Amino acid sequence: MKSWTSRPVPALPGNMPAIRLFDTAAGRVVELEAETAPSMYVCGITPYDATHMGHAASYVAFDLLNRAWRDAGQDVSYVQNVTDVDDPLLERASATGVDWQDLAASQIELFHTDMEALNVLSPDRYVGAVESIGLIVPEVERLVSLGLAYKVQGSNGDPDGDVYYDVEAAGKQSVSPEAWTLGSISGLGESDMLELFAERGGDPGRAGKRQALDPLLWRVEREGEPSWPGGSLGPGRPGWHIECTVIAQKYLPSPFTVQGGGSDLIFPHHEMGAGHAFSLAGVPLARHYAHAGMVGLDGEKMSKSKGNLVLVSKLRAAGEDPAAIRLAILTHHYRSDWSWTDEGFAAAKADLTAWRRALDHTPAGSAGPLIAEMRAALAADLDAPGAVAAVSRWARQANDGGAAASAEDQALVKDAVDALLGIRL
Ligand code: 5CA
Ligand code: ZN
Repeated sequence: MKSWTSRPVPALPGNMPAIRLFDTAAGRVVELEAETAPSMYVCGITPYDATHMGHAASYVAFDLLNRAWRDAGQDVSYVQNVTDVDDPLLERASATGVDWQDLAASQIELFHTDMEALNVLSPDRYVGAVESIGLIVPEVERLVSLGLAYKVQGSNGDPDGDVYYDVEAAGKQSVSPEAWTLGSISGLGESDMLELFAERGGDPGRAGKRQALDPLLWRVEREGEPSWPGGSLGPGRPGWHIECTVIAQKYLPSPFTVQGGGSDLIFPHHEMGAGHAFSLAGVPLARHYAHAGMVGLDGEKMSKSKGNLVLVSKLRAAGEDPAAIRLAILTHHYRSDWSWTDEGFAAAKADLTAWRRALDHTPAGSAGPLIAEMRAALAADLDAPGAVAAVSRWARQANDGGAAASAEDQALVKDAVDALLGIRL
């Protein structure tokens, strides 16, 4: 599927120090390998509603990593999926009387314009679930033939044949230290897993499953639902976790460097996806798993299902500067949970105005130290608030001094704020 277009990233003199990142599976900050070609998979949207600030914040978070790697001279491979068929999309389409494909296409389009406006670098490959079904089916068949997946008997109106992943069998597959067992990524205990599984698309009570936590791999055809040929599985559509695993394994090295998403994807999505990958390839899916905090409004998680949304497209339509939206996001550390507020947005707009004004008074020799400070902050687990504070200190000094700008430093500061923070002054 076509991705969005991104603006070129200015090259800066000097270099980014070694990048450290909090790895959810390791439970601590780790130093990323100095690879020439790091690779990243960031879970994409389910396109049934417009991009809200929570989505935006998660893509901006991993955009910081992408930019940090590029600044370090590394050649990044970046893949993102789009879950263009899944229950929430089909439910919203039928509730609103819209064709599900039209709904998905319109929301994907809107997401792309939002990402462009927010200056989020585009992935090298933007891959839909639907266009990947031909790749997913043989992998699910392989899990069945390995004895790590099974078909259930129908009941309660469910037809025979939905295919589930056997988490217990998969967890016993290998004794290598890299092997996946349930909990490897999330570190959660069973009762937390059960609660989150039910909350986030799982079906712990489905009759016929071997374990409550076994996730769906293939859902056989139901009347009124779209379906695709499934070989020996029969016509149907894929489960959610296997979609990301197969797309990542197809287009990125095994293991790739970082899998990213919001913290609501830690369990079951990234846990199960990692299990599927190990079962299929005998190596981990990713070397590191990184998660962005949840963004709320008035203390509640912002979610399409709750309807408490601050939409990027609405703010843009109201004439707000997307660079100010991005700056408002960057004043929060990507791992913290935070709430969008009008005051926070007003402060970001004021900061951006001050930064732009300061450019005309850029002191000679001020760019080098500022770039070093920004890099040090970003290399330390993507501390964007630290980098933002450094720019604000520089801006105060420049505005207080009020002298004419040094042209060389002015150009460098402009490039650095663009390249590292994605904000165009
Ligand atoms: N299509 C799947 C991933 S394969 C999905 O979760 N789609 S989504 O549209 O629901 O979410 C897209 C991304 O936004 C995910 O990384 C999710 O974790 C993140 N996200 C959703 N809500 C929030 C929120 N309130 N705060 C921060 N991030 C969020
Ligand atoms: Zn995903």
